Amino acid sequence: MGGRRLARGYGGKPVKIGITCYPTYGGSGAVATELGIALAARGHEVHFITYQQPFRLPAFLPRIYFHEVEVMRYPLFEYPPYDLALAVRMHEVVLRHHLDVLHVHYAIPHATSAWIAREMLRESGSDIRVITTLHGTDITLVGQDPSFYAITKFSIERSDLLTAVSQYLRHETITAFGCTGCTVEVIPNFIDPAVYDRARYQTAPRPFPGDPARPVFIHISNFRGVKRVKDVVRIFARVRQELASSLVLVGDGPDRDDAEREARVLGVEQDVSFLGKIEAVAPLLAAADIFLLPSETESFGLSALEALASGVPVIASRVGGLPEVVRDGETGLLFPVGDVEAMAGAAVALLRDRARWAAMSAAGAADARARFALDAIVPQYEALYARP
Ligand code: GMT
Repeated sequence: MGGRRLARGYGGKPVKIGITCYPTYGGSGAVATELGIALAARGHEVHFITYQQPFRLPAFLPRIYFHEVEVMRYPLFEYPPYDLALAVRMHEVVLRHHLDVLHVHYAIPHATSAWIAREMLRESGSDIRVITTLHGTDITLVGQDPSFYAITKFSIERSDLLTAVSQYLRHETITAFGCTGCTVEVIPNFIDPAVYDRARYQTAPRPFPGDPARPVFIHISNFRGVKRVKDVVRIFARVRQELASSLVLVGDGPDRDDAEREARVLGVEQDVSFLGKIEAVAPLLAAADIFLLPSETESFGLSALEALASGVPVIASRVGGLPEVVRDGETGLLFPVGDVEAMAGAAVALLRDRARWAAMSAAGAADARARFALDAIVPQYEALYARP
């Protein structure tokens, strides 16, 4: 993450913030970590309370601390109670470091653990404000499962403040959970324009093997079912029938084997590279031509935003919050879920019309900077922390 700009500074009183997120590969962990880094750069003190060092967090940065949550293993525990260990660690860190706010990302179980920690603090005469940022499947999928619904509703309603990363997710939250007595504020995800900058990497060696004249398709995800990674391969295989090109897939997850098999079945494996988990994706995006995100559902699509900021037109499903991120026809092209033919046809047409591709690339980079720049979004979180 080199080249991160130093913060403009924060006018108000610095805040001590505890951040809990899923630290492994995934959009909510990426957003939470980038937010923590940006907040620390603006003078706040940030304490990550997670089971592992967040994947986007460099080894050391001033005013950033990492508190590992350790869960005791015991033969009786078929399911070690991580939620409780997290609550205990939150309680301890709040007391020891005099935190002002616990900001949890992804409702389950983080908002529940924060509620428990706050109840424990109140017993001993202390208190803490709990802010929950909803990211996606915590509301649209997992949280609505009967085994989690009641606790998800309870935990989000007990949060002092709630944010969602898109208007779509806000609407889904209210529709699915009612959200009695609470308001859900929309604070979209953000990019650092200095990092996701196509021009910055143009003199760097090309990160992909093969013929540099060939267009490169890229997909980045955690390879879960909702991402429809097999569709990514199918779209590419269809494009390959008309256009010499390559496909690069970044990330890992449950559907990777299926996607690799699909590439072999469709006879395109020689043009498809599975790179696995890569922390710094900006140099890869800067060398790509089209980003594919044919998801089943997507509350925001952070990877699509990072692609747009890097001047990569996005071809994606018209679902969830994606239309709030990708301007259909201007910065990318949106299609019904599963419409592999239409997505492939649009990709071929766009790559054959280089003037249109260049206009879309420039429009994406400009729009990402105009609407989702770190300097505009992070103060919205600061305003929440400063609220009485
Ligand atoms: O909800 C998930 O599947 C996981 C979550 C994550 O941790 O990666 O992704 C969600 O949060 C991201 C960051 O806000 C959004 O960009 C993704 O669109 C969203 N995923 C889904 O809605 C499927």
